[in-house]
Amino acid sequence: MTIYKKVNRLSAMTIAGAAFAVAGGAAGANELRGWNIHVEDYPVSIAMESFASEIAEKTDGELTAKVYHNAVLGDQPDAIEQVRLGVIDFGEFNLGPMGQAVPETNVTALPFIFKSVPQMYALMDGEVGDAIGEGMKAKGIVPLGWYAAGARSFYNSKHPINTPADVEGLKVRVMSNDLFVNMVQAMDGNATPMAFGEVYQSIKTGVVDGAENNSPSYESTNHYEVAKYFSLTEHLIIPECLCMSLKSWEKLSEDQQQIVMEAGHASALMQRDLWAEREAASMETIEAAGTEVNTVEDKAPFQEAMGPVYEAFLQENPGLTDLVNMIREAD
Ligand code: GTR
Repeated sequence: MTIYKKVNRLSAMTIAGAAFAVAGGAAGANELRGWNIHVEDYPVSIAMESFASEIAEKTDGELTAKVYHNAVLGDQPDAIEQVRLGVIDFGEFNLGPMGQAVPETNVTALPFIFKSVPQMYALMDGEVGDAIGEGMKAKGIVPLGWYAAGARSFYNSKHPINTPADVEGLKVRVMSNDLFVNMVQAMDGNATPMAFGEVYQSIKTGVVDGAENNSPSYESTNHYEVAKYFSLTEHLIIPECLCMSLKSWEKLSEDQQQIVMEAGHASALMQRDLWAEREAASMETIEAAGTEVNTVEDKAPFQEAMGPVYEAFLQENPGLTDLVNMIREAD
């Protein structure tokens, strides 16, 4: 059993303590601890390491940061809570699972809300990103930079998906957020929220038939070995965020805050470049391994199937209607 699986079983508080032990007690009072779900050579991980180095360099070692990769500090929803509490100082999160804590981020997790990945970057770098960032700050999370995560598509071990009817009856792992359960149910599939680290084994043993993700995550987790049909539905374009605990942020001097913010922005730009390279490399890897990749010629039926997901969301969150419309009406 990997360390990561063992740690996954621990409670969030124990995990925080374990992380101190991992650091061997050597962490100085000014060492920030950062959560990351991905393997070390992933674009997110490389950019986070660069963020950490830049902080140490620009503060002459007064403030340092250590990144804990592979979710050793816990699952994503727990880690988000730990950041809000200031137990973990920073992390790189997908805005999907963050929706349980920060309603505004749910807007970015609505299926097909962004028209393309470049449109998502442009909107997140402007007013839409500012509005979402305000919502995050109100819940104790300070965004430092919007990271890329491409578009998510369905994959499974049974058959290619070309129409919503192909999702019917499939057992699909989703990230922890009711929106994703509703999304799969709208196509008559069976959605199972589950930790990222458990998906490989669950597909392998048939607990689920598949999941949905971008190609770098499908490749880096080896999910392509157990779910060989990768169908380019591109139904979710969800930004990710390098962000800091407001509690940790408030302990920094103004100079340090500026250094951390600049390092966060710089790391996001770096990550977006690395992301483009990794997407291409991942597609090559999975195709060489015999994955059956299919493009989806007509996405309109998938978009139409999402009508009830939007209706339910807006009914529950009338206050977010303007933000939803701002994105939907953008070019
Ligand atoms: C990845 C994302 C992770 C995590 C994962 C998942 O694309 O970068 O933060 O959300 O998907 O599906 O759980």
